[in-house]
Amino acid sequence: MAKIAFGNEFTYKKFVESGKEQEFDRLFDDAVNSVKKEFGRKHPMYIGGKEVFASDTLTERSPIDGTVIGQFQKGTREHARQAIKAAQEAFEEWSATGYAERASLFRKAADVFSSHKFELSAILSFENGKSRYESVGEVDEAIDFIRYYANELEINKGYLRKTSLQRSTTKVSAGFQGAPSTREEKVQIRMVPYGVFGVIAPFNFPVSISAGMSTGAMITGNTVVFKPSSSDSMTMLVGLKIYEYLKEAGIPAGVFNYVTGPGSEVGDEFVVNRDVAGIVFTGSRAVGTGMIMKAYGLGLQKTFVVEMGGKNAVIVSKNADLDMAVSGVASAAFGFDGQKCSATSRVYVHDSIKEMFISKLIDKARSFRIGNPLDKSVYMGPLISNNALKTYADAIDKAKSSGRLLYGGNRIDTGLDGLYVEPAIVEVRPDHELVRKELFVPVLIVQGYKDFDDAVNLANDVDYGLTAGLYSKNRKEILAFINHVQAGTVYLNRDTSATTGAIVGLHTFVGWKGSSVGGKGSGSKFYLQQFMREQSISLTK
Ligand code: UN1
Repeated sequence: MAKIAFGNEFTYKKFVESGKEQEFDRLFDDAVNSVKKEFGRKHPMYIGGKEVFASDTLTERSPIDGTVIGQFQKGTREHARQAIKAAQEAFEEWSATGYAERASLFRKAADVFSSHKFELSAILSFENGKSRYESVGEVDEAIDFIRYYANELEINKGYLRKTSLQRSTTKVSAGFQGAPSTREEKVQIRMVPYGVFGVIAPFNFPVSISAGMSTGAMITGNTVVFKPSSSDSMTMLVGLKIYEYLKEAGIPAGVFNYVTGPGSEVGDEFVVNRDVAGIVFTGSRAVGTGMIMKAYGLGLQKTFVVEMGGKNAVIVSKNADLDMAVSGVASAAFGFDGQKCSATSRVYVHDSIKEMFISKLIDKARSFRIGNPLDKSVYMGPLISNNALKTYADAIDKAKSSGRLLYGGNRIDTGLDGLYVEPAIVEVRPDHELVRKELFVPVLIVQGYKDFDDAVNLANDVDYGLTAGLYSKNRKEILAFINHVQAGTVYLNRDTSATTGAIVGLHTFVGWKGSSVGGKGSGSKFYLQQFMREQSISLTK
């Protein structure tokens, strides 16, 4: 089979570079107007290809202004069980489908996503409050994940290897390790899917991470029960679109089931149900480790592919390009209101430039427009939920009482019925609780340092290890950083963002330490292997 080269979608970049920025905006604005017309409808779940309704519904509202997006089903444990059964029934045929056919179905799926990209991006902005740039970038990321994984499956020929041992002229009377045989032994080593995967998606990347995790599971031959984020922070309409697009691409009924409902019912059923072979999850460390402990505590052997957040640090050395560092840190800490696992939450700045850095950072933070993210010029939209607002307010209180609030900290009245806050910059002691806890809101901790090695130690002194950044032109510091930093996704002198914005196929997005369990990243060479188990089949002729 001819190798198809992988290329990133890069929608915004392509429009702008071909002088069509206005066209980009028009397509997004038109999509905003057209998707609005669909809001308020009642949507079913899809189990085994059939519409299923629960006795209760969940009303999803936009965090921007409370607009009702739709009524979705409040699925229960029983619905999760039905979906697991449907996925189990679909498994045999789907897992027996050749890898090339699976890859080609997913390539089609990527094309379907691509043809609806502005519509999907517009819904995404309404659902979680992202700016148009973040939303289109995320939809691109989803398309990239699907195409990249299809490519990997083909490049690796479905991960099948054949080996053999030639016959020997020597015959032994009893076998032992390494014993020669007069017969030829042929061996096939294959990667076999596990069965049914529960996919539990986060609100912050409900298109790309959902599509990436689901594709990872399905393209390798597993079947899926997919639960979009359905409580507190809801993103069920993009979840439904993913279902519809996969169906349009020809993914057979039962291979991908869409079940909405609270994690305590639907997600928990994935954990306790024997017929769920694996769970792929992106979310908080508490939920991720909680699921693993519960499953193993019950004696259930499940595979977990999890990404569990971060407390990402950046070091700004005295040898940094200061303006680049300011801009990279501000984008990474405050883009999408810091609601990314990859967001910068701590920055260690050399004492000699600390005051200058803080003053420039405050200027940059002040320049970010806060408000309706559908407005082209807005950089920071609303927080996703009341819980997020509470986390923000608590962090600000703690910084005020046992540290210093350097900038921000207030809720903003935008005239919209949503939760809008200022970006906040705080300074606290290295042993302060805010230094270790993932917050997922736009609160950035700044601390000074004298010695570079101390800064690296401080950066590492948390349970997480997802992303990290360094701004320095000094070779020694760069080497010390890359040799000692405990993080999976590391950026040096990145102007667009200090720690966010990993690109499929270019970086790997991977957590170390408490940020993951497998140590393998998404959008990279080793992702798909996590959804299969090896089997060696030996045949002596
Ligand atoms: C996340 O927030 O869970 O690198 C993932 C990034 C994105 C992925 C973030 N590509 O910021």
